Parts: sequence; structure tokens; C-alpha cells
Amino acid sequence: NKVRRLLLTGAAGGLGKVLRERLRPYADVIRLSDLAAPAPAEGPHEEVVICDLADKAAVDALVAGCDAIVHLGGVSVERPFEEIFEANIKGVFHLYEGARRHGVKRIVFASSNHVIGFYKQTEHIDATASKRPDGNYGLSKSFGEDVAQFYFDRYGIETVSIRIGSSFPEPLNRRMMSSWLSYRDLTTLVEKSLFTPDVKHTIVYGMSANRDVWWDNRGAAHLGFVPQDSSEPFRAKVEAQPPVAANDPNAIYQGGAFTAQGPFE
Ligand code: NAI
Ligand code: 15L
Repeated sequence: NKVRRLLLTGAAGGLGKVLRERLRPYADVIRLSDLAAPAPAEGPHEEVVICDLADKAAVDALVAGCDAIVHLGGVSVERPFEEIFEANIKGVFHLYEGARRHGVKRIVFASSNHVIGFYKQTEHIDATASKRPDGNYGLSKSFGEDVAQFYFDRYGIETVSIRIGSSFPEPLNRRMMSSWLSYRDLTTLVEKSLFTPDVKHTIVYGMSANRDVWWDNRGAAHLGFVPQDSSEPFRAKVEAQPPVAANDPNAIYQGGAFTAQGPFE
């Protein structure tokens, strides 16, 4: 399982730095792109291209010559609409237009749990549940998933949209005991998303094998993703934190604090 040239957007970000290293076995060349300069290429297996996803012509040139894309680039937190619009909404559209024009057939899209953030933590959902975005950021990821579906239906470009929960070195709070995705499991899921045949547009929740989960991935079983890690070893450390009030959004909603941000004006 190897592609010739893999485009990794958001390569200077938290997950981009992780996947830059861990996806190395799966591509002859990784084209690392971000608005902020990623660390210089470490050898002939890497290319660095600084590119603003809001710039259509630049994104078109960025995608040319690539065989698959892992799209992490964009604003990754809740922000005013104008910022999200440029980086995430225009950005994802430009990326798929580039894929169409240059014949890229497989994209892995870093979607987010904030597409469904207004479900309560007492609810259990799968990828067919109606979307309940929890802000401008969640709306942009919801749009990205729609773009992915459209470009499959219309042009046959396949995508796995990974609704990442919380991917950090370890779960940082009680909510993340459910939403945590280890870097090892993230890497496996991205690898499966790149190489599983006939994924059409698959939506999968990016979570480790945590004890108490809100999301059901049986609809994405064809990916063969079996998480190896669990938040459980971190429970004592997380539960040593001060308790969260019952009316705190972090204790109520799957999207946690994102549900209570804004309005920005
Ligand atoms: P991050 O914020 O560390 O990285 C995102 C990168 O995108 C940054 O390096 C930033 O410079 C770049 N970027 C922003 N605007 C851009 C633009 N206009 N043009 C080009 N690049 C631009 O975020 P992180 O944590 O690495 O997340 C990666 C992706 O995964 C993001 O799309 C995020 O929304 C998504 N995600 C991450 C989760 C997590 O737990 N880390 C959870 C759910 C989704
Ligand atoms: C996200 O979508 C963010 O990109 C990330 O920084 C975390 O906040 C994560 O969701 C989360 O919900 O924990």
C-alpha cells in the first residue's frame, strides 16, 4: 500500500507534524503544505509548498501531480465566520476542484465531532444521524462532508471523512475520555482511509477504543479500522481534575465548550 505522491495539507499543525512522520511508509513523496511554513524537507521523499487554501489558483497548482490527499489544513477551532469561510469553506472547495481537474481519486478529509456537537453525551449516534453542527467551525466541516459526497456522486472522487474526536497525546479532560483518538489509532485510520478499496464517501468517527463512547462505527466496518488504544489508562489523572459543573457544556454536549462559543459580534 503506497501512493506515489501524497499531498498533506495542514502539515505545520499538530496532527500534520504527527502524520508527516507516520505516513512516510505509505508514499514515495509527501508534499507538505500549510499557510505557516512547515519544517524544511528532510530529503527527496518530502516537498514543502506554502499555500493559502483560500487562493484557488495556488491550490490548483498544489494539487497537480498528487495521487491522493490527506486534508488537515484550515482553522481548527471556533472563530468568526469570515476566517472559517476563507480557510475551511473556500479551502475545501478549492481542494476538491483541484482534485477534479487533476484526476485525484482519493481524499481523506479531517472532519470533526463538531459536525454533530449538539447531540448530548447521553445520546448514541452513528454516521447516519442528522448533523447538528455546533458553530461556524462545525458548519464548515459539515459543508466539507457535503462537498465530499457531491464530488463522489458527480465525479467519482472517493473520500473518507473522519469525524475526529479529540486527537492529542492524551485525553485532557473528562469529555475527552470518550472522544480521545490516540496518534497511533489516528495513523491507522488514515492509512485504512487511503487504501481501502471502494469507500465511496464514508463517514467514520475518529475515536480510540475508549470505555464510554457516544459513536457507533459499524457503518464504516469496511474500513477494517480496529482501534488499539483506550483513554482508560489516563482515567485517574483526568478524574483528579476538579469536577465539571452539571450545567457546563463540557458535561452536556458531545461538542463540549464549542457549543457555547460566539457570537463574535
Ligand atoms: P492545527 O490548527 O494544529 O493545524 C491546522 C493547520 O492548518 C495549521 O498549521 C494552520 O496553519 C493551517 N491552516 C489554517 N488556515 C490555513 C489556510 N488558509 N491555508 C492553509 N493552511 C491553513 O489543527 P490540528 O489539531 O492539527 O487538526 C488538523 C485537522 O484536523 C484540522 O482540519 C482540524 O479541524 C481537524 N480536527 C482535529 C482534531 C484534533 O483533535 N486535533 C479534532 C477534529 C478535527
Ligand atoms: C476539534 O475539532 C478541534 O480541532 C480540536 O482542537 C479539539 O478541540 C477537538 O475538536 C475536540 O472536540 O476535542
